[in-house]
Amino acid sequence: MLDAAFKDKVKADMKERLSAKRYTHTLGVAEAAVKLAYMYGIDIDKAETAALLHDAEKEDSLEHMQSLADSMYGDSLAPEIQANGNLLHGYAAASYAAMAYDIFDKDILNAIAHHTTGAESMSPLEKVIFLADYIEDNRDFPGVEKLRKAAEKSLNKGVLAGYDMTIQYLLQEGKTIFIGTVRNRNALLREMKHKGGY
Ligand code: DGI
Ligand code: FE
Ligand code: FE
Repeated sequence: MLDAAFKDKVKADMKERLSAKRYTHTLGVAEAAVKLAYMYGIDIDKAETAALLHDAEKEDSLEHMQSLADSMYGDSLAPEIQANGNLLHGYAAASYAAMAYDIFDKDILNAIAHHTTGAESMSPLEKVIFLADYIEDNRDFPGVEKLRKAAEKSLNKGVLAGYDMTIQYLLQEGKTIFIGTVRNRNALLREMKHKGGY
């Protein structure tokens, strides 16, 4: 069990850093991540920690996000990620988690960093956070039930449905699609093909 004092400290910090709506979302992601972690036999404490911190930087300025992310990732981050807060806030939040809470567990940091666009090869913990962000109880967009059902079948099916929904949404809204999101989706499809669809 995660130290209650640590959990309370992170929650209080997030409550201060985030709007009421995003703080509620954060608590929802933590709950969904714990449930998924139980379901798929993944470390509960790591899932809860990553979930509580995943949007820590979401409401910060782009300049702040850039300097935080730069301290941890430098030029390894694609310019398209560096230029867009929507894509960058996870990487900035991972840097924040390391700096503010001395979290150096690579799996936790990757799960925070990759929660928006995924990654070419994701660990089960990364997949849990990616999915929990999408299906937590406060989400009510059309199609969320389909995602929740996919998440019950397998982590990969849930994540694939998440990628597809993001890409469909971006197309519908006429927004630019980060090429990495497409690459990551294709990589997951290949991974699933090797496993007979799972
Ligand atoms: O931070 P949250 O709102 O909880 O969720 P998130 O981290 O998944 O961020 C979602 C936002 O990021 C949403 O506005 C869509 C945007 N996004 C996700 N993938 C891409 C993207 N935006 C662009 N331009 N390109 C992408 O590939
Ligand atoms: Fe986010
Ligand atoms: Fe989120």
